[in-house]
Amino acid sequence: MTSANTVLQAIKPAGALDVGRIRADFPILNVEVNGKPLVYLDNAASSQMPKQVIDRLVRYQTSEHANIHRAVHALSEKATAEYEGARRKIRRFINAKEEREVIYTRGTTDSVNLVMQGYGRAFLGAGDEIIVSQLEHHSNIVPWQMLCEEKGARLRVIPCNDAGELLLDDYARLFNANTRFVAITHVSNALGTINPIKDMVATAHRHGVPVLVDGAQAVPHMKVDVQDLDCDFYAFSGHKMCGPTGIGILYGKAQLLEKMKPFEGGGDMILSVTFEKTTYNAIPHKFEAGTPPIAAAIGLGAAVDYLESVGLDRIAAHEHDLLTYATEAFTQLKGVRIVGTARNKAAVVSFTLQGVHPHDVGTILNEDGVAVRTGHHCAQPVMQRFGIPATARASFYLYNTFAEVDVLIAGIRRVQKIFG
Ligand code: C6P
Repeated sequence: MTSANTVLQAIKPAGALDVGRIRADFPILNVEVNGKPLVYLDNAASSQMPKQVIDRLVRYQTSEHANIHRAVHALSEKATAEYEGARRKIRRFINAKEEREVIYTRGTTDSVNLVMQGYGRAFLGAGDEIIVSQLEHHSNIVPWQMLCEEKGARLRVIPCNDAGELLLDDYARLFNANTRFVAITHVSNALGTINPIKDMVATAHRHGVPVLVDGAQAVPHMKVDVQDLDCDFYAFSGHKMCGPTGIGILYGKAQLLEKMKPFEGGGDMILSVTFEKTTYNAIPHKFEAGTPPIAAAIGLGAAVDYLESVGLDRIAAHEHDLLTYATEAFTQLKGVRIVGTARNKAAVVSFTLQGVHPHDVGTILNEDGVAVRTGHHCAQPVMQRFGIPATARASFYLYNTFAEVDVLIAGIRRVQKIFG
């Protein structure tokens, strides 16, 4: 193990990530669990925040907090400027054409529900078809099922092969005169498969069908350019990209957002209200009713600054090295099955151990200070496809090291020893 580690370190190109320096930015990595240094490998569920983001939240709460868009006093103007400033950073980060195409939400789940409510309920009807994939997180299945139930529409599902790659010929064949919407994930949280989203969007557009992309597992780890993808909607969460919980983004093309009805009514989303009639605010405010999570939005802006300062390309390269190293180490273990072996794969290793329930794997690894997620990963159809109830999942991020992979592998050997 150490020799592979040494080789990988030795061949690192100049400009590679200085993981030691990065780790110093994340105070939580100094925490001990069960008397052992924390090995945090549950980044697909939620990543940790660097002190640059934590400090930004503290500064906001300590000296800048007020409600936004509502008053002319200094603090309100400051908070408004910072909130809108963060939106500008996020626009640039995903290369949206305009700031008004960037809507703050509570997270990916909220973003998908907004599109279902605002677009789906307005433009889909009985007999219409919505294409999703077998790799979706429940967040990108259940809202569409709710819509189908309400409208008499129907879900069509893109199958995947044994590696967890979507079958693109089958996808192309799913389109017919009734197809009205496509909702697909960019990266599978359960398997790590990176889908060829740009091509899949182009296929849908050839049929005149709009596409929502669930980018929860993509935006934190790779450069995403929504104009290049040409997707109609793109959803992601702050807490998986070094930002706070309670904040996420829905990107939408302006001409679609303008046609959509607001999802929630209340303050800030209106231009005028009388008992006879309400006129709605312009986008994006039309979709941001009530006092938003101001601190979290500003924190997300700081997370974007942080990721850009490190460099998405360098993060992706480091994660790729970790995945290669971990996959090689896993294949040396007997009785281990890696679930999800796509050629184009994010730094996620989902696995099962012969004769051991994944929850037992997670519990024993926790004794060693190792945090992995176990269960169905809110992707039960993926588990059904592979004929298993659950997996254990290690998911890596910019601050993880090769030595941490070694601790994980040693932990798995210990599990195997305990279970004979
Ligand atoms: N996946 C995981 O452990 P929220 O909870 O709204 O921030 O994100 C939901 C979501 C949507 N799509 C994908 C692809 C996701 O991975 C997630 C969140 C976490 O895999 C928690 S279930």
